[in-house]
Amino acid sequence: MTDAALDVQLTQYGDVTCEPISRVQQYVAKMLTESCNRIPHVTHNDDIDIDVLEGFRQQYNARHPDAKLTVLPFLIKAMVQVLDRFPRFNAQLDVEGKNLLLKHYVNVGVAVDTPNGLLVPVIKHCERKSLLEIADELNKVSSLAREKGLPYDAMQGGGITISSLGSIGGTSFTPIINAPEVAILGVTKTALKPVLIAGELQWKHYLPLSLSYDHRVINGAAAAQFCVEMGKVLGAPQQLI
Ligand code: CAO
Repeated sequence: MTDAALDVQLTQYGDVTCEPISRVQQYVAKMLTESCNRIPHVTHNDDIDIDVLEGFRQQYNARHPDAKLTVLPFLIKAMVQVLDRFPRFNAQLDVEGKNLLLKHYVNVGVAVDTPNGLLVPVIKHCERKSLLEIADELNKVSSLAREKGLPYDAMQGGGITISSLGSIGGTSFTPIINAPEVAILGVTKTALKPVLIAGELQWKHYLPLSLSYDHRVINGAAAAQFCVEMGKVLGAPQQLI
């Protein structure tokens, strides 16, 4: 702590500690601020029924304890299919903002919480990888991010990002788009909710999605359809594995 770094206005009210911000976090802060300032963000919230997926996943994990699949690789695999129908979510504007560059490959960034702050490794070519390969890569890259950090290259080339807070909690949030991408899918904790089916009350697992999108490129109807489509694809998880 240096005296110069301490705000005298604060210290007059009591003790204050000065904590340096890591270079990685300073860079992340700059990117987030630019993205917030430059992109007209809108966040669409939806809860999707993942009852079948939860049953399937729990059965799979019971039979393959070494694999221990979370919801995340299923989301990435489902996204590959949904992006095929909604290509504008896997695109970026050119420098002058006059053309939209549509990507014919699916590179998904995944926000990872590490002791050094937020890192976003990119799982490249998800369209060519199986769900189990994606799960394996996700485990390796998130462990590496937490233990040693990541090379710059490992965080480049993303087409869309997923930020999952599902293991922690929450019902929705507003993820900030990882520019120059045009969409980011936030995920919070799966919740059991009662639904009335044929006059009978049933409890189902719902996954909350918070999809932030660049309103210069994507309109609200497309965002709502994107989430509905994610629900449909995840409703048949056996075809993703
Ligand atoms: N609902 C309920 N439980 C969930 C869940 C959800 N949506 N998503 C994951 N879980 C559970 C998992 O099933 C797992 O349960 P068990 O311990 O019983 O097996 C547990 O939570 C831990 O999951 P995980 O975090 O290890 O794995 P993941 O694949 O879900 O996520 C990763 C991996 C790297 C994305 C995550 O660890 C992480 O770092 N998340 C934080 C990302 C973040 O900070 N985003 C905010 C960015 S903006 O500041």
